[in-house]
Amino acid sequence: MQTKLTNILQTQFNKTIEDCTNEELYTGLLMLVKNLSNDRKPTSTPRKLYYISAEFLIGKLLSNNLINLGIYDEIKTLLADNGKNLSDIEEIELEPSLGNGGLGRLAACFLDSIATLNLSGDGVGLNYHFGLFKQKFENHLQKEEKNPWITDKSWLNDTNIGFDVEFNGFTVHSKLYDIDVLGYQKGLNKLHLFDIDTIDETIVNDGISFDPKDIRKNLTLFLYPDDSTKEGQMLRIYQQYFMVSNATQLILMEEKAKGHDLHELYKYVCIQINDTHPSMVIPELINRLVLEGIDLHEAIDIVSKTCAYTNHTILAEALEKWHLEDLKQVVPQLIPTIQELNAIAKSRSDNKAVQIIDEHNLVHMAHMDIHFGYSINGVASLHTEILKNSELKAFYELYPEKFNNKTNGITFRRWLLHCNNELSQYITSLISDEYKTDATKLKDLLKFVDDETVLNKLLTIKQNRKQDLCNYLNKTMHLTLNPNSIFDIQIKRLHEYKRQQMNLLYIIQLLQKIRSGYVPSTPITFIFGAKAAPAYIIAKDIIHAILCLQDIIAKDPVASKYIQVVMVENYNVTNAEKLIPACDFSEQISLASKEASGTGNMKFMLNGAITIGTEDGANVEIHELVGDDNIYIFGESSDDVITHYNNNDYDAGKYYNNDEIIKNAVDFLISEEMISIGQAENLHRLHHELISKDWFMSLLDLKAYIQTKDQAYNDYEDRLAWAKKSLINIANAGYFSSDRTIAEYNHDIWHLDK
Ligand code: GPK
Repeated sequence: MQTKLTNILQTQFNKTIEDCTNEELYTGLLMLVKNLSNDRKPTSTPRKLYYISAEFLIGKLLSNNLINLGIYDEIKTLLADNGKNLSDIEEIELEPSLGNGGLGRLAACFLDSIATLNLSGDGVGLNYHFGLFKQKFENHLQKEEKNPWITDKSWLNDTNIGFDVEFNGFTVHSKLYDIDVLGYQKGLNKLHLFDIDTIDETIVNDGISFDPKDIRKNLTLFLYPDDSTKEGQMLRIYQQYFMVSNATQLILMEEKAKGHDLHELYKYVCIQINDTHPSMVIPELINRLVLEGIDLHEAIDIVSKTCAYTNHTILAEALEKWHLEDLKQVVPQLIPTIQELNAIAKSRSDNKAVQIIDEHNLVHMAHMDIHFGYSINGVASLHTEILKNSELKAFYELYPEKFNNKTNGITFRRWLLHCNNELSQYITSLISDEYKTDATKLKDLLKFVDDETVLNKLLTIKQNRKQDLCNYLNKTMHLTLNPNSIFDIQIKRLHEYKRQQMNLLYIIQLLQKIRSGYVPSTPITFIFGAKAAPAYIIAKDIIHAILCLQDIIAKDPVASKYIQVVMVENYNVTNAEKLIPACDFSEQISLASKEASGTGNMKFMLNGAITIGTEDGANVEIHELVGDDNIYIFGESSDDVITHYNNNDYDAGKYYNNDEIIKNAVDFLISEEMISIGQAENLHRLHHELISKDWFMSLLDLKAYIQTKDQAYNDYEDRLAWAKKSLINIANAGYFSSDRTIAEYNHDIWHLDK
């Protein structure tokens, strides 16, 4: 490797490693990785998967590619020998934030595992010029800024491939960029990102606002964080059609090149529809098969055997329904096909709950996927049960054989080997490195549960990561944290159902307790990281309240000795990689039934954090694996919550009025102290929301949450007992490897290797 790298640097810059700047070294390493991928054998299986997704939250790629090529340690040492630091070089790379959160990050983990299992499967998505907005805090408020990531030295490879995509009245010509996806030790696939070259980055005004009407200039300008306006919604339809039309044309081009008979497309191709964003691939593929001379009904049958759909939420806002009229305005060519699909669906069932086009002329994209796909899966066992028994009950009755569960997973290459190299090496020293390719082997760690040397070493490693995080936050955000405090972390998108506001209320009541004389045994640092959708008012109010509280506590001479609140700016994959390994307490406190799975919960567990959570999403499975003693579970069950919704009997005001602690905590939001620092309007709005609507029931579980957390902090004092819980969590995390998830997708749905 040394010769290869030095040769590249010599030809490019006429310099040695020692003389190069970090920018030059980054360029050199990028070229080295690209050369090595060219030498790798691409995957080849009898069938090929196309994973279509509006989001691929891939994060920085340099280190992960080095790991997957097996040269990470070598390069790190080589650089160090020449006075260079790989992590400084990593900082040169800009993060491609091509996703909002879990769904996008899952797609990225999946690509890693598909390649690692040596399965032929490419990702297909869009080459957004600006990723999810960059978050800034100003006056305790979130500000959004554009988030560029494309430079001339990037992982994108220009392919010279492009297709015509027809919209109502005009055609655009696409341009395909590919990113190599390297599996661990073997496997090479592609992530295909489509773009057009008429995009005009200069039309962005301040922040992230722009004129959404000129489609040619803005089609792939932004990852849409939100579509609160009509024009925003229309642009989303344009983006989605652009994505699936390109995907369809790419698939047909590749299939024809392989000489496959399109009548048997389903024998060679499988399309995974990641949430409803790519659902228009169904009518688009039907149309294009018809253009190839295939009869409409045969085309529908072929597509039905080719497409599979993953559902990621039961929240109505994410189950897309487009107005037929709006679709007609953008892609009139799909309308007759959608109407035909609607007619077929009607002929299969007259139940209104399963129709594609409803009485308001709304097209239910998920319904189309379920009728005309051969598989529908949820992303954790509880979530799939809820789909079958309530949300999609009528569909389950119609097509029981199509429903299946695929509990989410995470790639251990990024979320252990890379982000916590010391822990990973220590595990290797204890149980060999077999767990890197067979994560279930982590169970072997259980033989050390009572080994004090091992437990102490785990505590030391955790302390090292906490110190690393302190240094990182100090350097990048000028924050000073106490490395000897408990690190209690909630990082995820800001949403009321995830209940950051409940965590906030816990901290407020603790502050109030400290002010009346209580002294915690160990100081606690409450860390948040979250972006709120720019148009989601209450979510932004919650951020505002957290930032105000951060200030108030920091200025309180007594309370600041025991507690600190830190809201990390611009939470993204890059800083998740620093936060997760440093965590003692993983906050997974969504309202039961609402978090489909969660994947952060898995990353924390793998790095030895203990979960405090509700019986929701994959928390249920974590609980089953580690047992009652190694997780803190609280709150009402998903059945109870669903019953509250059905009976419409949850009354936040009752909880507020009947409990002093709850009332005092909630009222603190509009106290003199808060208002003098923050914005009265925002704080009053949040206060009012909590006591009058509280749609996601944060007051319902608050008392149980307080009790459980107090117990957990108490348990933390026994360091060895705590380390044991930590070890048990790590040992049982193997199930959550995305290699396992992908093996299941392949076994049950894709059958790529027949
Ligand atoms: C679900 F519907 C959606 C969505 O639009 N975006 C998104 O990130 C998440 N999700 C779920 O909220 C998580 O519970 C889940 O783990 C993740 O998707 C991956 O399945």
